[in-house]
Amino acid sequence: MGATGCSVKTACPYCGVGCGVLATPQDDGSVSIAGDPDHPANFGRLCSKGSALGETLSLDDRLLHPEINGARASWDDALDLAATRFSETIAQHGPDSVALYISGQLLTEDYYVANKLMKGFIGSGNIDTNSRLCMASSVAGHRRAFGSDTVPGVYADLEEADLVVLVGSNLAWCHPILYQRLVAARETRGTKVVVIDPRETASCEIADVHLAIAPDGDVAVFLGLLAHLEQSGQIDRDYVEAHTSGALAALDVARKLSREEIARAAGVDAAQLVKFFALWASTEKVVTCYSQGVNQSTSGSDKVNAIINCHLFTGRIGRPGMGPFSLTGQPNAMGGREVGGLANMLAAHMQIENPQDRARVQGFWASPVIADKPGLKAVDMFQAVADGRIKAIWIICTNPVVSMPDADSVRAALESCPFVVVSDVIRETDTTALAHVLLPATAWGEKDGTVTNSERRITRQRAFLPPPGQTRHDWKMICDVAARMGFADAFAFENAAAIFREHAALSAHENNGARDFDIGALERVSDEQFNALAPVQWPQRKGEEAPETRFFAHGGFFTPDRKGRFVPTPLPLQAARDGLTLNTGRLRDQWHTMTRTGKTGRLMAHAPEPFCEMHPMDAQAVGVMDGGLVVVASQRGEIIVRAKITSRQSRGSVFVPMHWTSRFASKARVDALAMPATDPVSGQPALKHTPCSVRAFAGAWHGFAVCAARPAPDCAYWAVAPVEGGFRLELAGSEPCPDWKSFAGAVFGLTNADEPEWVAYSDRATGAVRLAAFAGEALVGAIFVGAGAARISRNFLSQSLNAPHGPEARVRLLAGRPAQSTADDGYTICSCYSVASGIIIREIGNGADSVQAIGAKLKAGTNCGSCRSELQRMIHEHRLAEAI
Ligand SMILES: Nc1nc2c(c(=O)[nH]1)N[C@H]1C(S)=C(S)[C@@H](COP(=O)(O)OP(=O)(O)OC[C@H]3O[C@@H](n4cnc5c(=O)[nH]c(N)nc54)[C@H](O)[C@@H]3O)O[C@H]1N2
Ligand SMILES: Nc1nc2c(c(=O)[nH]1)N[C@H]1C(S)=C(S)[C@@H](COP(=O)(O)OP(=O)(O)OC[C@H]3O[C@@H](n4cnc5c(=O)[nH]c(N)nc54)[C@H](O)[C@@H]3O)O[C@H]1N2
Ligand code: SF4
Ligand SMILES: [Mo]
Repeated sequence: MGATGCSVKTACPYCGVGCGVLATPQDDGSVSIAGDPDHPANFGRLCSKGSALGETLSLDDRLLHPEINGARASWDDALDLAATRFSETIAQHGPDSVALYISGQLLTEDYYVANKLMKGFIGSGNIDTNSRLCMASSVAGHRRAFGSDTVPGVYADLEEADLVVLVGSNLAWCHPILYQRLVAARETRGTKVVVIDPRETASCEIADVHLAIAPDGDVAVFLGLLAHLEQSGQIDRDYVEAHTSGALAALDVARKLSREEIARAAGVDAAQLVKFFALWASTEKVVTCYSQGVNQSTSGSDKVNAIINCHLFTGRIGRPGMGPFSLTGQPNAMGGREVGGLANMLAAHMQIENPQDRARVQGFWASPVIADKPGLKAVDMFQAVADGRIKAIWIICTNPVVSMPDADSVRAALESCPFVVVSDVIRETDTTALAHVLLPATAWGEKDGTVTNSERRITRQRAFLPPPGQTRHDWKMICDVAARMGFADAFAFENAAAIFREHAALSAHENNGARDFDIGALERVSDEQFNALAPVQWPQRKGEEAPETRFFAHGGFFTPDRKGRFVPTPLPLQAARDGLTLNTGRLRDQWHTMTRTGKTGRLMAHAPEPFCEMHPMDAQAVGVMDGGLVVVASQRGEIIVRAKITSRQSRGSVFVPMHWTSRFASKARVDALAMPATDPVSGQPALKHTPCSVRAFAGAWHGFAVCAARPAPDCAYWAVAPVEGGFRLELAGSEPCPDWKSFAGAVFGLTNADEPEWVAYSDRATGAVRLAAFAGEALVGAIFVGAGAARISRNFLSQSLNAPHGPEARVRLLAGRPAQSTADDGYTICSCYSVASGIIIREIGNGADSVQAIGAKLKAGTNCGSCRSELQRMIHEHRLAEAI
């Protein structure tokens, strides 16, 4: 743990880039955060989320002690109950009647013991993870092609490539530091960039070509590319003959399709496709990066193999600047795969279907049993909870009531489940609300262990804060339950280092080069060496001094004949759709279900409300106005969000961020709409392609409020975001409100005992009402309602929460804006320096015509750089507007 003033080297807990962080606890209890200049993922840089980590460490919302049925309990009682109920359920109904649902945000050591308990001691495969929603199609694609779940390349490949293709990846927002490395390389070597995504994302700012394909048009694009590569003679015959099998069968599928058929299935015009094909064919150093636009699809595994086929065909794999590159999402998606955390894998990249692998793992663990078949994958697992086959489930470090498809059914399944244990760091989430037993986990900054990033680099996460309250490490509580279930010896780990040593030893056990994942060189690290462990890339085989960190340049695949396999990828059947397709994904400054990033007003200011982006013509067709509220509906459910009309969105599809939960909005959990359709090979749900419709929400009134305490609104639409000193919220009702004062009192969380001073203004003609409540000079809350949008400054009102309110300030407050200004500053673009869109637009209007010029004037974009692509876009849009 870090003494005050001493920096601790650790890893960022957000995305799979896996940046190194220097955390320095300060005298005043705060922690200063900086990028670790020595870390080979980020060399000192951090993005907006990483830079704001210090603001997410407060204990405000933390779960600090165990609970049973909502009442505080001792650790002994909670663990006894968990172990007893699991053991009894297994005794009565067999090992497959229980399940663990865990997370790519656990440390490798947490993950290792969870998998060991389920597969080796309970003897069931029923352990799956949110990586099923994230990486499963990549895992399946890798295993089909390589015989192992191997990412062949390294980050430096993006810098050494002459062409980088981003397929279904919004790198600028989701892997910002890797994006910045690419931008820097492009500035020096002129790297060409192609983005393949139905929407024009922030990553398109650096794209030479943007293929705005139809949803799921990817297989068509890469089939077309394979055919083009063959026709233009771009085959690496030596490589294909020596190191691969199955090329003909894959080519056969591609050859049968005409260019027109390809273009139609891809949803882009043939000329644009050919431009892309020619660029790819003529550039040897090409890296094809892919992420959720590829994985989260009913054709996800085929998309992955269609991409890999093109790289195998040209031998462009495992050499500097070349290869397919699966960008992992979570900080430890890779570590989870290494320990075999998915239901269809075994530890250390061994295969559950393989009897020798099973015997090897069982022997190594000296375990009484070993799961002999794959367990239920996430969607099937929650289905089994719903229909009563699974009777006890332990959810660790994930929020499935928000993040699983058909999320209302997941909620209902957990409501009906006889026994639910949840381990989390936050007290109130949509999932903790359904737990019989709640176990408080240590959070980032308190935890200790390792994570592996997208380029197979293992980095230590180190503690720099003491565990607060009664929190316990995830690995420790899993071992505690295992011990109580009768497996004390196999789970008697003293610390994370001891688990890591066992994990490393298993990776090398009877390996001899037969398996890709091998970190045997680390199996004997002492506790001190583990503490000091510098970031290290695998493989790290025993006795190898300088291991090669790329795979497959010279073949050596992990299939039985050591050859890489081409996989034929037929065009997916595309259902005819009259309506819209609901696409979902991420925002620059939010992390998943907002339990941590939602704590900081600075990050929330980039997008304080849930929204739906749609094309102007789609909006016009259903009478939706920009900035109005809309109902987005699917077969499964409905949400209410703000409409954002933009031609960056393709016709026929709409985009809603995945982040909002019941904590932050009345009705914006987008996965309540998502269908549970899955990829037949990987079991990964198609979270980006749900048929949906959109209609305007007919509100009787609309409003805005600020308040000091967490608000408790009761109306059809609300969305809340923290600001300094309290909260801001947008509101709308479907019914007229009979009594605004009691409504406002309820929003502000006032009780009968509170007697604030009220100041009111109302306008009969327009129906506008403005109310503010004060305790002395402090503002308790202010609300502005009316039939339409009020001309108020949201930023001014949010800042009012920190200001004293004498008589004059009260009048000004009810006016809703500062004396000199009429315009609102808009939403935050640069979250490091809190620079709002309105201010930037003004500066562009005054002649700032480059990102640098804006930076020089306003500082915006000069720190973490995450907003630079948005600044660039604003300059473009200004130029366009001027040209018209
Ligand atoms: N800011 C931020 N960063 C994150 C995260 C976060 O929550 N916030 N989460 C992390 C995690 S766990 C993950 S998995 C990654 C995800 O990183 P990304 O995959 O880059 O992010 P998404 O926004 O989910 O989706 C990427 C793109 O896929 C596109 N898409 C949709 N359908 C299709 C299709 O059929 N074909 C193609 N080619 N594209 C399509 C979407 O329009 C979207 O722009 O981000 C990681 N980084
Ligand atoms: N529609 C739609 N849905 C999606 C996606 C999408 O693109 N579109 N993406 C999918 C993907 S790729 C992913 S990865 C998932 C992510 O979805 P989730 O995993 O459900 O999202 P998180 O908010 O990251 O949930 C992590 C939970 O663990 C808690 N936590 C944080 N640290 C710790 C810890 O150290 N220990 C414990 N025990 N708990 C901790 C947090 O408070 C939070 O409640 O969402 C998936 N769902
Ligand atoms: S890119 Fe940002 S979120 Fe991802 S690891 Fe680095 S600092 Fe963290
Ligand atoms: Mo993910």
